[in-house]
Amino acid sequence: LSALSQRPAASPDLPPRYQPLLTGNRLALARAISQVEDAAPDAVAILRALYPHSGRAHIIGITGAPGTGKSTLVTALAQHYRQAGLTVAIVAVDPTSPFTGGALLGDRVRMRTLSGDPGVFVRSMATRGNLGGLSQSTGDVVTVLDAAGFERILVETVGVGQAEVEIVRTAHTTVVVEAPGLGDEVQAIKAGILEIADLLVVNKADLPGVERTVKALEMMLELGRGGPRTIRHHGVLLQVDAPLAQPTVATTWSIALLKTVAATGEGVAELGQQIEAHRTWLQASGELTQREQVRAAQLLENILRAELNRRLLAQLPATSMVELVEAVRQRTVDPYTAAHQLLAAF
Ligand SMILES: Nc1nc2c(ncn2[C@@H]2O[C@H](COP(=O)(O)OP(=O)(O)OP(=O)(O)O)[C@@H](O)[C@H]2O)c(=O)[nH]1
Ligand SMILES: [Mg+2]
Repeated sequence: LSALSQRPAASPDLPPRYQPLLTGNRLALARAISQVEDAAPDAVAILRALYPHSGRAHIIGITGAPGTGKSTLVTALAQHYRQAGLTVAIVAVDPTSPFTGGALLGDRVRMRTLSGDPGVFVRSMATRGNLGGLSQSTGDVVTVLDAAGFERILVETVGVGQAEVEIVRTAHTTVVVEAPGLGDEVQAIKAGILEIADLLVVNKADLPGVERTVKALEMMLELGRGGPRTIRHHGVLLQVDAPLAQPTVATTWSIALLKTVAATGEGVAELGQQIEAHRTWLQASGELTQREQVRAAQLLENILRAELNRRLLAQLPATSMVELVEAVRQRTVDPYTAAHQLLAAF
């Protein structure tokens, strides 16, 4: 496997029990991911040791409304990559149906080709509500898989809510999956998919109504063209508000619209090609560097915020905290004044 040769042989700072993940041991990898996902005691040591080995994978976000066929598409795409000799990790975030019990098991032919293949690793995450946030732990899990040498990482998320947008910002290429029917064209506009989509896929192209959906999306793309794409980042460490320069071939990316039948694999090779084209464009245009800057700033800010918060709360005098909470409840003090009183000691 090409990924195996890419893997670092050892990482001195990685706790010994996780070392085998660097040489393809799946149990060690699964354990490391569990630690990271649960923010367990070994998580920081693992991420510290592995971060320098990450940064080689191409990370692909696959998002869209429930039931549009994302898992089926991810499975087909993984198979496509395997045929091309690339290793693949799949992360399904908050799957509404268990990934391995749903589409994957339902499709026995594909399943046979993926299961038992050391070049494929599948992981489901049900993390919503965890401390540290969905996007944080997903990003950390992706870092572990990246360091473990997987060349393509597919992250499936449901919907296009704020949490998904956060995850998508950590991806290199974002694929938004639509399907015919359900008035999804209106839904798509509402959710502002143009902001996050690099590629738009109309899956279930074998179903009636597909042309109507394609037309609606084409119209939306036409309307959306011309405006510069901006990477938004509202943190304090990095103010990235740099619209891509003049609309030349090299500096802009036109969102591609594709049709697929994930169930049969139709159109999946073309999707794979478009993802590679986007990857090439990212590198050539300098956009990759820009996106990675945003990602680095986000990582750092999240860690800082959590750590500062922890330190601050640990140092606050417990009694005055309790008293102030009570005072705020009784409305004898407003929460702003209370917070300032507590912070006055620092
Ligand atoms: N007709 C048709 N059905 C499809 C196609 N792709 C997927 N399906 C079916 O659509 C249903 C949902 O597929 P999934 O892949 O689980 O969809 P999903 O978007 O991952 O669903 P959630 O993760 O629950 O949001 C399954 O019954 C699939 O077999 C397709 O191209 N054509
Ligand atoms: Mg799914």
